[in-house]
Amino acid sequence: MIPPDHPRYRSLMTRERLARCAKKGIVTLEGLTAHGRGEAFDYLIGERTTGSALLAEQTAAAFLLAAHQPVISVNGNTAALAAPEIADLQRASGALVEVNLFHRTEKRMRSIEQLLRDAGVDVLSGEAEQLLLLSHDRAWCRRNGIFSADVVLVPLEDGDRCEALVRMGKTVVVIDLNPLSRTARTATLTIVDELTRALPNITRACVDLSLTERDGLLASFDNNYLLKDAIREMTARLSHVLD
Ligand code: PTJ
Repeated sequence: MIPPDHPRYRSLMTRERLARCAKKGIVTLEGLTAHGRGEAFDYLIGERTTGSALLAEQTAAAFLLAAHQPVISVNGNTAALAAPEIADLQRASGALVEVNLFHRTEKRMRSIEQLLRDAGVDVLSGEAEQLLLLSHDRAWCRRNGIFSADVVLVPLEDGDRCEALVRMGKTVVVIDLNPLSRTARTATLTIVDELTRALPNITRACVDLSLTERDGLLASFDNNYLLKDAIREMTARLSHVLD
């Protein structure tokens, strides 16, 4: 019997939640495979928040707090895994929350927005337009949301849209357990941590950071260091796992 506070137990509960959400059409089959990839990388990093991931999470909070128009972009996996955590982060950061999907249907949009509202999120509504230079459905967003944001937090991003947002001059903060992905390497700031561990840490930092700490984090952040340190942590764990 696995104890409830063990990371393995949490990961089993998470799988069940995702499977339930997949049956309702909130998570896609592609989303389930993306989760499996995330689980593998989480195992490599030891299913814990590393020191450099925490630094990235504090820096993400600094970016959100310093932004003119911060937006949290939510897809199916993020809504299924962390709707209450998104609500908490929205309250602490003042960010807008917009649903943006790779596999976009009106039915999925409506059920994901409803799931978020049920968890207390104030979801951006209104007409979406094809505003991003992309050949797939993630091009659809709102003119007063992601399109005009200066800082976008995108958990579980795909590489194409990350590149498109960076090319538009936006600060793009991603949460991605795979430090080798195109998303992780293209983003302005990459948090290599599991979504449900990362979001509460960003929320806590939004509440706790002083103005001086915030400015210090923004002046000194180095994404290359954050990625290299995540890879170093994984390599060190692999090297000692059988000791
Ligand atoms: O809901 P939709 O239609 O917008 O589709 C969403 C998916 C997930 C299908 C879409 O965003 C996608 O294709 O994502 P990718 O390109 O597969 O990338 C997902 C990345 O997130 C991978 O690098 C995974 O390692 C990582 N990942 C998966 N689960 C987690 C995660 N990172 C942090 N926390 C997780 N729980």
